[in-house]
Amino acid sequence: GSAATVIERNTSFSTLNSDDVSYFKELLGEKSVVEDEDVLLTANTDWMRKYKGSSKLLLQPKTTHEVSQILKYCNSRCLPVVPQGGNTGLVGGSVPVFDEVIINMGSMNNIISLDKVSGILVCEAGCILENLISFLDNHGFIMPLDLGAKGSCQIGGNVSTNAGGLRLVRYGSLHGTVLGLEAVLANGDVIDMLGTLRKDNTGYDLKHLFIGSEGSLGIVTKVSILTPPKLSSVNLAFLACEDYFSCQKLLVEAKRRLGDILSAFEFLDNQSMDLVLNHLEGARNPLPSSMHNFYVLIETTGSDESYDKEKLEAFLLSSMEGGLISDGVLAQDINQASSFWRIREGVPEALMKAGAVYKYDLSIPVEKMYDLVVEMRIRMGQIARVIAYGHLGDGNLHLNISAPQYDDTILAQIEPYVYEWTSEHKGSISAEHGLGLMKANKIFYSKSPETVQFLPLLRTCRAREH
Ligand code: FAD
Ligand code: 2HG
Ligand code: ZN
Repeated sequence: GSAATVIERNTSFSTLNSDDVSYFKELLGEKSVVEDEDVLLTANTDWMRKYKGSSKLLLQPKTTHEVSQILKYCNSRCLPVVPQGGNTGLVGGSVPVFDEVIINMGSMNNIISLDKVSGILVCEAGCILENLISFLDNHGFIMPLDLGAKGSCQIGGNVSTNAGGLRLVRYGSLHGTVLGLEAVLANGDVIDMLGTLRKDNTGYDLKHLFIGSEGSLGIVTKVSILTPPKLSSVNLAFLACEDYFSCQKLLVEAKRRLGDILSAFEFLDNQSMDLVLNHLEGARNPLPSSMHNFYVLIETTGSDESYDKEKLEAFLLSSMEGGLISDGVLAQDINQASSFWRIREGVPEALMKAGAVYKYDLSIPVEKMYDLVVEMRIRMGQIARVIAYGHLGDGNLHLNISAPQYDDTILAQIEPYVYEWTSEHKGSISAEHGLGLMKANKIFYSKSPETVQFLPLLRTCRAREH
C-alpha cells in the first residue's frame, strides 16, 4: 500500500563485518559508533513511519576530517551509506533502503562565525534550524527559511533537500541565500566551496549542484548562509475566503499592495482545518463563528509598526469590501500569532494522527492548482479524504490523501494520475520535499531524459582543456 520505488539491493555492495566496526571505533571513538537496537530502530524509520531500513550501524562524525575518512573507507570497501540529518524528510530519503551505514550529522553542530555587518552565518551542517534561529535572534538576525520541522531538521538537511518553507515568498530559495558549502565526496575528497561572498563569478558555481541533491553527490559538512536582519514589526492575519478564485485574487492583490512587507502567504482548505481541529490537541479555529471553505495566513514583516499595520489594515479592509475575504482576525500578540501558525504548521502532524497518508508536494501554476484537488475528491469518492494546503504564494500545493490504512486500491486511484496531471500542467512532482525513495523513478514526469542524463554525461566527458 505504500508508494515506494521498488529497487533491488546492488549486488556489488559488500556487507558490514566486525573489522569495519573496529575501524570506525578506532577512527571515531566508541561513543560515536552506535549499534544500539533502539537507536537504530529510530534511525532506520522515517518521520511518517512509512519507510524502514535495516541498518546495523550508525556513525556520528564530529569533524569534516572524520566524514572524509568514513567515506574513503566505505568507498574502498564498497559499503553503502546514507547521510542523515534530523530525519524529518517526507520522501523516504533519510533512512536506509537496505543495510546502508547511517552517517548521522547531528554531532557536527557548531556555529563557526556570524558577520554582524553582512549577516553571513557560517556553521556546521548538523546545526538544528531552531537553534540557528535562536542564536541569530540574539544578534538581531533571522534565518531566511522557516518550517514546521525546525525543532529537529538540520541546516545540512535543509540544504540537501533545498527546503522551501514559510518564508520563501519573501527571501527566496536556498539557491539565493546559501553563499557557500563544504562537502565531502563519496571517495573522501573534501570540496571547499565555503565562500562568504554575495558575488563571485569565477567559473562554475558548484555549490548549486549540492543544493537539493539529497545526498546523492556527497555529504554537506558546512554551510555559509546570508541571514536577513530581524525587523521589529511582524503582523499576522488569519483570513477566510469562500472560493479558491478569491484566494488567488487575494494573492495577486497582496503581492501588489503589501509588496515590500509581505513575508508569508499560506493557505489551507476546510478539510485541512477540520483535520487539525479534530486531531491536534488544543487547536482552536481562530474564526470560530462558522466553517469557511478556505483559510489564508498573511504575514507582514517590516520596520515601522504603525506604517505596516496601517498598510495591512487598509489592504484587509478593501479585500473585505471587494468580497475576497469573508472574515478575518489579526493576531494581537506573539502567543496568538503562534496559535495561528500552529493551525497551518500542524497539518502534517494532524495527518499522521488521522491514519495512513499519501503525500504529494506539487508545483502547479496557481490558477490551475485547486482543479486537481477537486478532481481528486471525485476520484477518491468515499474511500479517502483529500486534504489540500500549502505555500500558495510560491505555487506549491501540498496534496495529501488521508485514509484509515494503506491500501493498494487507494494508491491505484492516486498514481500515476497525480503525476500525469502535474506533468500535463507543466508542474513539478516535487516542489520542495525532493524525490527520495518515493519518487526516485518518477523524475521523468518533471525532467526530460536529456536533463536526467546530463550529469552522468558530464562525469564521463573529458573537460575541454585550456
Ligand atoms: P533528513 O530528513 O535527515 O534528510 C533529508 C535528505 O537529505 C536525505 O536524502 C538525506 O540523505 C539528505 N541529507 C541530510 N543531511 C545531509 C547532509 N548533511 N549532507 C548530504 N545529504 C544530507 N520541507 C520543506 O521544504 N518545507 C516545509 O515547509 C517543510 N515542512 C515540514 C514540516 C514537517 C512537520 C516535517 C516533518 C517535514 C517538513 N519538511 C518541509 C520536509 C523536510 O524536507 C525538511 O524538514 C528538511 O529540509 C529535512 O531536513 P533534515 O535535517 O531532517 O534531513
Ligand atoms: C508543510 O509545508 C510541509 O507543512 C509538509 O512541507 C507538507 O505534509 C505535507 O504534505
Ligand atoms: Zn511545505
